[in-house]
Amino acid sequence: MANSQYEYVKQFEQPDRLLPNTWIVIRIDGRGFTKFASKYGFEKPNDRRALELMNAAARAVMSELPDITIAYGVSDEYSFVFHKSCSLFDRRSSKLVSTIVSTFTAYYVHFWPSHFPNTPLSPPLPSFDGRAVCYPTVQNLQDYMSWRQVDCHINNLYNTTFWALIQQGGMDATEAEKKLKGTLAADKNEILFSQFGINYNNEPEMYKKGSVVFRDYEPVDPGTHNATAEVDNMARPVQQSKTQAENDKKKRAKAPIVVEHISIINRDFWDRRPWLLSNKPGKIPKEP
Ligand SMILES: Nc1nc2c(ncn2[C@@H]2O[C@H](COP(=O)(O)OP(=O)(O)O)[C@@H](O)[C@H]2O)c(=O)[nH]1
Ligand SMILES: [Mg+2]
Repeated sequence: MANSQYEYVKQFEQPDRLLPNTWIVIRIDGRGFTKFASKYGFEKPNDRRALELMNAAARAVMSELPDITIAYGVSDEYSFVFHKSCSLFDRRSSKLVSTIVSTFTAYYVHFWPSHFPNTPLSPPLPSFDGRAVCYPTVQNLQDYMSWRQVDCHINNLYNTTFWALIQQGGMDATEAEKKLKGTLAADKNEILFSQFGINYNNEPEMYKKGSVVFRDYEPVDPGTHNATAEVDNMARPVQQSKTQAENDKKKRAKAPIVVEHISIINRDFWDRRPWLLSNKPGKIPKEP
């Protein structure tokens, strides 16, 4: 490339690399979704169509980016986890975040009509912000995921009770807020059950647990591996031959990407799916 008097401007580009050998979590969040939800008449407290649209966009992101090992979504947010051995884009924060945000947003808009067939989008269009955080150990990563899922539970129990008091109990927002102030989980369960005949346990799993997206291989017996220790002890990405890398890529592309509403706080979830931590593709499940 020829030098020009303008070339010095390149020196203004500053490095924004994420720490090597760490799990990268990119969390995106809908911008101004309180307003957006009311504009499109999202049901309160949970709109199944809106949540399934988020899940469809997240699945599409995962199928385009095989370095993502797992994703977790609740409300207007989604967390995408890049495996610690990923060297994608040399781990540049702005590149990773912008790729996830733009791919997710594009699919959100693309899939909108199939989830809201009678309500075309109009400006202001949906948009998302995003941030990147590095987690050094498997425990840190699992605690991050647990934090989001516990948040989902706390918010959903609150919102379910809050909206029952309003929609079925005839209260206004101020009265409902006052009624719930200082209450514990048990109190909210009791209000739901005694006043409205709602057993919180019977609420849809997607609302209670959020959505977990991952590649599905055949589950293994817990205790047959120690993926956590192996991956925590890894000092640098495993050097793979070209053929090996291509084989893994093919297997990943073949694996179905599933959306489930289950506990990721429970260790069993990770123990039965060692590929989530090891990044080694498992066995492709047989056709049912
Ligand atoms: N009615 C409804 N609103 C939702 C649903 N999912 C997300 N939202 C809205 O999205 C907001 C997400 O919170 P937050 O990101 O803090 O608010 P934001 O800054 O307005 O995007 C919630 O407060 C809700 O108003 C849903 O399923 N139904
Ligand atoms: Mg938001």
